[in-house]
Amino acid sequence: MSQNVATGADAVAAALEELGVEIVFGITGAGNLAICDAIHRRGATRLVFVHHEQAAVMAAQGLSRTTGRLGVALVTTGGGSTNALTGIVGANMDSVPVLLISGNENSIHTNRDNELRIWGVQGFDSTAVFFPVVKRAHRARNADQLHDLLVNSAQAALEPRSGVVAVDIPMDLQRKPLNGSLPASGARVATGMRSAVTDLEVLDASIDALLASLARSVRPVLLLGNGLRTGPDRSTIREQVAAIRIPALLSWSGIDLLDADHPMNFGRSGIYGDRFSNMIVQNSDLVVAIGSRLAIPQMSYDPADFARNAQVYVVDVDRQELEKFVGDRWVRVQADASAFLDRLAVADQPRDYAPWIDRCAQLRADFPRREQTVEAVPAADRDAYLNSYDVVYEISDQAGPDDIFVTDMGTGLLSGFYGLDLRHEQRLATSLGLGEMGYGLPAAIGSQFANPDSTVICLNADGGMMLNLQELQTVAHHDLPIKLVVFSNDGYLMIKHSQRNLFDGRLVGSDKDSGVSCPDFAKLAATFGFTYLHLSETGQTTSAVRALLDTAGPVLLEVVMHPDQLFIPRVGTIKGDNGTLVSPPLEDMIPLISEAALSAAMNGALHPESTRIRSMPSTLPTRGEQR
Ligand SMILES: Cc1ncc(C[n+]2csc(CCOP(=O)(O)OP(=O)(O)O)c2C)c(N)n1
Ligand SMILES: [Mg+2]
Repeated sequence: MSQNVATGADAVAAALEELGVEIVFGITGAGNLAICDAIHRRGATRLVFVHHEQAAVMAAQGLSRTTGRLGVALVTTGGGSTNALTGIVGANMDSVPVLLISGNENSIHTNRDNELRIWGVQGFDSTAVFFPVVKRAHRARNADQLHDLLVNSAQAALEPRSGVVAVDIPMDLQRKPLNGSLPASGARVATGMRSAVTDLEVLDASIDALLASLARSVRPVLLLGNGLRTGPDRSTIREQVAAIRIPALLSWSGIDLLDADHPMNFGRSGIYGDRFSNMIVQNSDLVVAIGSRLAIPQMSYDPADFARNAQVYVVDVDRQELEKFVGDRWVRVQADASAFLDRLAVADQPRDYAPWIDRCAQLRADFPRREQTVEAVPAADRDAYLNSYDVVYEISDQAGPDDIFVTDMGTGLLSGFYGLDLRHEQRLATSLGLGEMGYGLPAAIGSQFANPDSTVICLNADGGMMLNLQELQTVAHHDLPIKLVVFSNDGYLMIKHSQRNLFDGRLVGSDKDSGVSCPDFAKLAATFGFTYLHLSETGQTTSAVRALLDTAGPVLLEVVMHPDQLFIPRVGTIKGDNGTLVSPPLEDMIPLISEAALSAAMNGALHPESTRIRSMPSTLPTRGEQR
């Protein structure tokens, strides 16, 4: 094809340049070849090819989550577009700004423009499929508008509440000569995340109201979430929170906002959070949640029980999120999280909470994070089997100050988000809303491309590795120095636990004997050119982690752990006598501590359910009990 005349595809490539997009992740196909060719010809944007479209979107997410910039994925028509779905649903749920560009059949041949089930080759109405699960989904109609459509779509993806914008571009428009010339490449459009313009009157009034609530409060806590990432960098947030001098808890998606040793960092509350943090939030009389949607893993299933004696301010830029919270004790503030924190940091605090801060520090000292996981492995097995939490603690202790952690689901997620103490520039991220197995490896790839000088450590597990296993070749192709940890536990440990707890221990599709097996990871490592390291002995953890971090190039460390290890502490669902499920309150985590200790931690305000579950015969492990 002659390239003297600029086409729609050139307009797409030019828009990406203008947006400062440096890397596009994708896979070629007839439906996007013209765009690939234009990007390649112009040479300003790097095309990184992966082996599954869902991985392309996950890699784009990895780039975005670790840089705050727009992630871009390019897929073709048909299966290329359907495969992208998992990636975009997850990105949108977690407010990750992603631009998905899909090619399609010629306009007339797709079932957006005709009534046929299928006419053209592979094409379908992807816009209709994506529409309900993204922020915006556009179908291009006019080659001359492509440039503006892409620039505007990128802006929309980045604007609060950030998310996914999908742009579908039929082949005929990609090849069509433009009527005019390409827009002269002007000043670059900013592609970082940005704060929302907040109604200043609302902001001032809500800060005044909060200050009045703070004047009455004796046990306030902040709960900080992902929404704060649109604002200033983390060092500013850290200074602001230090100035506010109220104990702060971090949501899972805001987990690295404060350093581990920040004076106001009091851990992570939630179903799989810190025992002491849950006690802190459940003791508090005023919670100020800023930029957190207060997801169920954060609050547990009963919103009435979350901080049950507190007034709860919820500061969110998304009005619909606020509408979840019904009732007098919720104060809904529609505002940009950073703007709110900014104002709060400069306001005169009505009182000093030193006694409460001391009490929080005491709870943390009484229930230290690392001591809570000892019983994850039965006492009799502790010498013979590794505990994944101990491996994570070791990784945490040895990691560098700007290392990036990406996890998959299962053990990688639960041990990683519990056990990593994060500091300095370190990041920890995964797909929290969708929770899809297979996210870890491609997201680590995107993170490594975006941060070539950082060490990227991917915490994965044997089951999750099998989804997107093909991306090992992307790592090999680019010789990415990713440090991949695979926790081996004979299949799906999380599922085994659910089946033991809820289905009388009948295992179906969760381990080798029940229908699921995993491959030989040493052979796999060899096939894909990874250095293979093996850890199965408790005494070898320090040296194995050292080797993982010191070995150049791609490394796969297989950690053979206890195949029935518990994920504790956690807020468990307990099966009652008549089969009904009982959820203990957030502060009462498995393994249960004694009623006296819990009562002391709660200042005598024991939840009636805590007394009840202690009298129930259940399969629930209590502290010190063997399973
Ligand atoms: C795409 C997808 N399919 C199924 C599930 C359901 N699921 C959640 S955890 C899990 C098992 C995970 O096994 P593995 O990755 O080995 O982690 P483990 O729990 O064994 O540590 C499954 C099947 C899921 N989260 N995502
Ligand atoms: Mg497993």
